[in-house]
Amino acid sequence: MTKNGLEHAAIERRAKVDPFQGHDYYQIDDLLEEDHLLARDAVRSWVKQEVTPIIESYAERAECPTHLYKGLAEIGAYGPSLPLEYGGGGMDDIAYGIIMQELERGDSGIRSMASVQGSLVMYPIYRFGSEEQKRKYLPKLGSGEFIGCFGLTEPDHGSNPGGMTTHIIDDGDAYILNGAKMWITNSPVADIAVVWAKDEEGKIRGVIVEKDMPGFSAPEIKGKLSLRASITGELVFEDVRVPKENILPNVKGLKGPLSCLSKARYGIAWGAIGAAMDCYDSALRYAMEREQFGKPIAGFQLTQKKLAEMITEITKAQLLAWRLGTLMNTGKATPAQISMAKRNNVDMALTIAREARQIHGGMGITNEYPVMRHMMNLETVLTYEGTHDIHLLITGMDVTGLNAFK
Ligand code: TGC
Ligand code: FAD
Repeated sequence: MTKNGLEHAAIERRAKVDPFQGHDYYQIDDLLEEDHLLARDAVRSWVKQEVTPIIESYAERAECPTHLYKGLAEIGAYGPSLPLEYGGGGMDDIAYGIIMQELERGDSGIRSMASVQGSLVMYPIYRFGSEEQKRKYLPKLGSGEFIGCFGLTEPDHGSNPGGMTTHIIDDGDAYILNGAKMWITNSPVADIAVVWAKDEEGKIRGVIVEKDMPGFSAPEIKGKLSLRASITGELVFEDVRVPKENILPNVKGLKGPLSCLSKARYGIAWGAIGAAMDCYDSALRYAMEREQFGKPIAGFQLTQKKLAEMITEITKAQLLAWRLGTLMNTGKATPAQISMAKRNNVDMALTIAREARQIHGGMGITNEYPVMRHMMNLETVLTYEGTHDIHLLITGMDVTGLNAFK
């Protein structure tokens, strides 16, 4: 057999291997429980069937596939680690993470939908809500009958949510809510919004605003070149009367919204791995098939360097996410540890998307391959839930004890 023949035989052998097996380079599956593997496989096959065939065309049209919302509920994507009796999945945080990974393998916008619903809407109601609020909203959110959104960011207060100006004033049996929120995932289609606003003492409180409350509107933000298959909007409050029973009674201060973000950022640390895996798969397949100079481009050292670095970085990110998951499960994870994993893994995924795009050559900029869509999505993921630099400064503060924000 010639040198070329040997290379082709190697390619055929590789092509027979399930490409997903290649992701488990360090046998991390051995660290997972049966439930985690079952959840992962179920979500993976749902994504393959329901998301992958349609996502490019929805992204191209900048349309949100809202018909998937119910299906996401059926596969248990909303609040997987919240208790069953409140509409959650009754699983642990590793199961939650691995579900986010598989959703983001499909598209970051689909994972976003589940992150917001589970970690930013159901979780604050579960953790800080009254028993009546839990019974009223959580089962409907868990089943996808209600869609929720989370309003923290304002037009003039993004990285510094503590500076928010949205506020509530006591008015007998209700609070009067005024202000505006910006960049809110799902707001135009949401039935309820968990909104963070300052009370008359300047303390940040959470209120549940329902879509038909007079004075409340949620216009869509158009023109996004990233996360195009996810719907994003504003929240505008003009003298909205929010009944007092809609305030979250069990938290005051910025730690309320920030603890929800801890949960969602953790999910993103796993989710980004899914986007990276999809880019790596596509690049590996393309490199095996595409021939230049008489042989597959996978045979060139520079392509191998890219592929080898990709699987190395994916493996490191998997280990980071898994270990963080065990700390989450035992209640030991710190916000700074979560920041490190979110920042590292999203950056890793974005770097892999860019390298994968190069391996695809000109084809990489088309929507025949998922890489450019992931790359554009990951620009948002790098920014939301705390920007890349904000997470760096959180780590910096943790290791030095000096606060760069004040
Ligand atoms: P600081 O004084 O440091 O903290 C205020 C209080 O909060 C506590 N805390 C946390 N608690 C729980 N979890 C965390 N991660 C926490 N981080 C801080 C802290 O202990 C303190 O408690 P207490 O009892 O002493 O009052 O606050 P600061 O004003 O200096 O701000 C710190 C900073 C910059 C790190 C924070 O504001 C921040 O994280 N900024 C980034 C903003 C952000 O992440 N926004 C995300 C908006 S939501 C979103 O993007 C959803 S995208 C959804 C999708 O589609 O997936
Ligand atoms: P800014 O805070 O203005 O930051 C601009 C730049 O300045 C960044 O590079 C930042 O790192 C840097 N910077 C800021 N402060 C410092 C500092 N102290 N030191 C060094 N550099 C600094 N928010 C919600 O509440 N709910 C949602 O559902 C939601 N969904 C989103 C969906 C999308 C598609 C997008 C794009 C955003 C979403 N966000 C949401 C908002 C998101 O969390 C914010 O965009 C993010 O927190 C950054 O805020 P900003 O855009 O105002 O940027």
